Amino acid sequence: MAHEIERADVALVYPFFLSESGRKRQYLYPQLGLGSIAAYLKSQGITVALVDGTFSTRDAVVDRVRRLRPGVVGVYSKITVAEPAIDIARRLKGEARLVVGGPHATSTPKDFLDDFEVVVHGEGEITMAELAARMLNGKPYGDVAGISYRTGDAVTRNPGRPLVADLDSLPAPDRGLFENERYQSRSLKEFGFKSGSIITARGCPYQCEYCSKTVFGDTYRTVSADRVIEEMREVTALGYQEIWFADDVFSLKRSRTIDLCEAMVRSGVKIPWTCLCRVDNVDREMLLLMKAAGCRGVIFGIESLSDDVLGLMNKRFTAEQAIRALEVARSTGLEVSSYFMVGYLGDTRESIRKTVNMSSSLPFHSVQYAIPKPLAGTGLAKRLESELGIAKWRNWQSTLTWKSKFSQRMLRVAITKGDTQFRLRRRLGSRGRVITELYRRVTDRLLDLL
Ligand code: B12
Ligand code: SF4
Repeated sequence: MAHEIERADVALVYPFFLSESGRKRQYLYPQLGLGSIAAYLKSQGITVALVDGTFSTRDAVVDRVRRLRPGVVGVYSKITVAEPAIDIARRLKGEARLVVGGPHATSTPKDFLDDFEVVVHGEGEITMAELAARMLNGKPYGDVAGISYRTGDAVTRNPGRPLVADLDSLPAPDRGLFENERYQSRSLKEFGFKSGSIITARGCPYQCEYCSKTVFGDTYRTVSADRVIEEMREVTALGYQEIWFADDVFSLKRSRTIDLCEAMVRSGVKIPWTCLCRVDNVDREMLLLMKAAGCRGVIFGIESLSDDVLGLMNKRFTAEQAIRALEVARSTGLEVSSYFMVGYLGDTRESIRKTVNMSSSLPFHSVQYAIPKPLAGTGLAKRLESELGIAKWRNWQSTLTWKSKFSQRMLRVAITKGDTQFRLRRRLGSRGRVITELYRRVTDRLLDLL
């Protein structure tokens, strides 16, 4: 059980509810951004409770917050939890000062300022500590950097706060505030092992068109190797059996990847891990060292196997490079997985078919297909507006929120087709070639009809 306190100055809320989520199988991890803010607030002498909705309900979360009688409530937002974030704020209105942060509120602050008093932009630890201290002491906060707030009809956006230069100066996320046992038993049940997560870097200098980078921006900052190893030990001690390094691109800087992996080997810390890599910054030597340091598998965000679509996405690599990276990584014995999108703005029936058919026939350990989301502030959202003249998405929760030339049904079929072909190939191998081929042809035809 997470350590429960009776009263808190600040309650931090993660408004994600597994019971409301449409997806059957999904990885669940403690929200480390809130864990990090909690640790920082504590270091500043502020008492904090973390109210995680994941295994709970909206009513229970609101009740728990009320019982804590906090002066300030801080709520996380990303696109998929914007609606519950706002709903919780409406229910708590007048009972505490309401603050929201996270990637979605950072990109569309005005959408939150009817229900929240303040939006915290970007990296939240220091801003939230300053803001909460002012609010708890009844002092004005108009000069706090990195916030937006409403005065009457006007919205004031203060100058941004510089990013934290030395990530080691922040305490590690407070993992003791999460219900680790529930995360573990769920992960064990769904995936066969208890997977925990660590963030070892913030920011990414690439400019993929669909990616929302409003929180950490383009600069790449890393946590020291010693600190990563300390967190690996902590996660292991909490009972997790595997670690997912949830960095945007773990292998972004070769020299730091090598230093970190060498430090892991030296430390003797022994826990398998996985991470995200780009296909254009891995090589055999580095991957072998990663494997020696405990890496079980790498995940690429290849997204499309059509060079035209990769160009539109601004991925800055080709399908050929992606396939070569898959071969190199597999040759080291690592499991290689990848994410793909279907129905990107600029995708054609032909490019969707190509991505789905090729990806499901390549020797990946696993593949995941998704329909792109036009996240506010991204190049994709802007291109959508200029090409299709759509300024407002129908629904934050929905997956494909613009009237693309493909129906939702067609895209769902494309995803099922990829998943099924992949599974048929893995389960039946060459024995099932005829069945797989037959399935491919029938569903190719079906895609044309939908
Ligand atoms: C881990 C992760 C996941 C995990 C979730 C784990 C979890 N519980 O958080 C999984 C794999 C489940 C996941 C799924 C999805 N994710 Co995700 N995920 C991430 C990832 C890679 C890291 C999150 C993290 O821990 N960051 C590190 C911490 C330190 O940062 P942070 O969480 O942003 O918090 C900081 C600030 O935002 C701010 N802050 C946050 N909350 C609050 C609250 C207050 C009050 C304040 C003051 C400040 C504040 O301060 C924090 C500390 O500095 C981010 C990318 C990224 N680089 O952050 C994407 C990201 C958050 N995901 C994203 C998306 C789109 C998704 C999916 C919708 C993808 C999909 N197509 O299915 C799904 C949604 C599923 C769902 N259930 O809701 C987007 C969100 C964009 C947006 N504008 O909303 C991101 C930003 C990726 C991207 N670049 O596009 N994801
Ligand atoms: S998708 Fe990955 S590589 Fe591309 S900009 Fe986003 S974080 Fe960077």
